[in-house]
Amino acid sequence: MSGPVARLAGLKVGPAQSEPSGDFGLIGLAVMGQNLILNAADHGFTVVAFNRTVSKVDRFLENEAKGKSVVGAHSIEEFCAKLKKPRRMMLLVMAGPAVDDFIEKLLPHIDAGDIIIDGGNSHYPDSNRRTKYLAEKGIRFVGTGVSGGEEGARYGPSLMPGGNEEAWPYIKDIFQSIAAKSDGEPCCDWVGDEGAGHYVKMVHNGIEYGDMQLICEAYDIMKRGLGMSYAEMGDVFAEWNKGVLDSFLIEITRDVLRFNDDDGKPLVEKILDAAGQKGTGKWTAINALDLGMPVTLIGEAVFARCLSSIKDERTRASKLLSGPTPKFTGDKATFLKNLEQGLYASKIISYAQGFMLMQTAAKQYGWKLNKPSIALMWRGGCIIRSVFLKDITSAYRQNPDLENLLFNDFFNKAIHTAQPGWRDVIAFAVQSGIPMPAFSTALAFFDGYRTKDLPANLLQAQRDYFGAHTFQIKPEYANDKFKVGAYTHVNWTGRGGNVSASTYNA
Ligand code: NBP
Repeated sequence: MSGPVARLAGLKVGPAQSEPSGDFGLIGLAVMGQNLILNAADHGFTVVAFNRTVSKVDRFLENEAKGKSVVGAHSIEEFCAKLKKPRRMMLLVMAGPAVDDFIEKLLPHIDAGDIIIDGGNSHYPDSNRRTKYLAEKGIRFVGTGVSGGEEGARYGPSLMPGGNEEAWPYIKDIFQSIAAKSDGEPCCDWVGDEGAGHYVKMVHNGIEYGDMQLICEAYDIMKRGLGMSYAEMGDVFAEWNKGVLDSFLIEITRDVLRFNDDDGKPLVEKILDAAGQKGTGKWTAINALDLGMPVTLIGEAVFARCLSSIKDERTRASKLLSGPTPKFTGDKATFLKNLEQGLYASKIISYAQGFMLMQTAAKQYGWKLNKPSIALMWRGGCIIRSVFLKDITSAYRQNPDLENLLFNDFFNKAIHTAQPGWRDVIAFAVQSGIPMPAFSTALAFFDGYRTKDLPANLLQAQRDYFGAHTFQIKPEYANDKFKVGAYTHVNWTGRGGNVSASTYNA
């Protein structure tokens, strides 16, 4: 034990240790931690490994890590003693109290200037809190999003670090070495302050919910609307994977649709249609509501999972509630082209909404957000990786202050090109009684967003009528009674006097 933190804690300094050799320490030897350690070792770093259940350390060293530059630790004290200073220590444990427990256990054994990184799926307010708490103790905290699952951790994840920026120069080499690469660029850069890294990872997961739901809706309309076989649908996804939709999720959908069970029947057909969720999509939707941002596609994707999960009730409803029977009479090839364009357009809306949310959050929470890097970080190593993200990176590189993705020339043109087919697909779905909530909400958002005068004037009048909530006048109608920017209440019924207006401070 050494250093001001240990001394502050009033703890005894122990016997001298041999010269530490560890470049990087990792706590948490489950699937993510083990793979990230092997990845870092492959990139020339000596990694010190520790785990709550200490027996897993030796098991790991004797098996997966055998012959690699990995050093085991059997206590927190030994873990800290084996790391070069400033210590770079990453936690990859279950998000929640386990992270705080480990932070408290580390504190007596580390020095001011050391770096604690949380790579779990922590909620961003926890990372805000931990950044501030540790900064008061002279410790630099980093909350980093890690995406790409087991395979990503082993061969190159997308890494989204945020927190105390002073830590970045010390961890940049490790992070950018082990991260996925896209066109030779690491899918990792500094995201922003406090919980910004975990925030961006949360939005990434929300967008992932949206992308998956859009793909499921395309599958449903092909299957039930067009009556296509699994083999045919697999071929469509294979074709789409060569165009604007080229992405990991389209690729795995192709493989899933082509995968047959032992009896030769598609396995996916046999899987219970009740979706699970771990909560990051819900966090994104809740945050969007809190910030007043219309992130409708992610919201619909979360609700679609909720609707799917009430399978028993839906089964009863299916016997009581009827709708139209799909009858497709058009040209199949044209419809499939339209479907591809509709999926592309809906995806553009989803990412535009995601960036609107991140932009608002940065303003609200006082973070500096590195927008061009966000799309770059998602280009490789993560579940939503796609060719499409290259165009988003270019859009934000051309103009980091871009107000909305739809204002960029490339995306503006793309959405207008897709628009007619997108509408045809949704119209057919509505006529056929096949739900396409994510496609439809994307189009509704597009139509609302491009509308200068929405019917919210009537809504404001209703609110003022029943609750005296006041309203503002459109500038072109301003006069002595209704001043620009002023909040006015009107006596709508005239009961108790003439129709009158009372004006409040703007
Ligand atoms: P898990 O999320 O399953 O966590 C297992 C690790 O947490 C083990 O090291 C376990 O120690 C430790 N742990 C638990 Br559980 N409770 C603890 C406690 N109260 N105190 C201390 N340690 C505790 O592992 P994972 O799937 O590798 O994920 C690690 C983190 O990375 C999570 O936050 C996860 O959400 C995130 N993540 C996972 C993926 C993925 O694809 N799996 C992707 C991206 C991010 P033990 O061995 O002693 O039980």
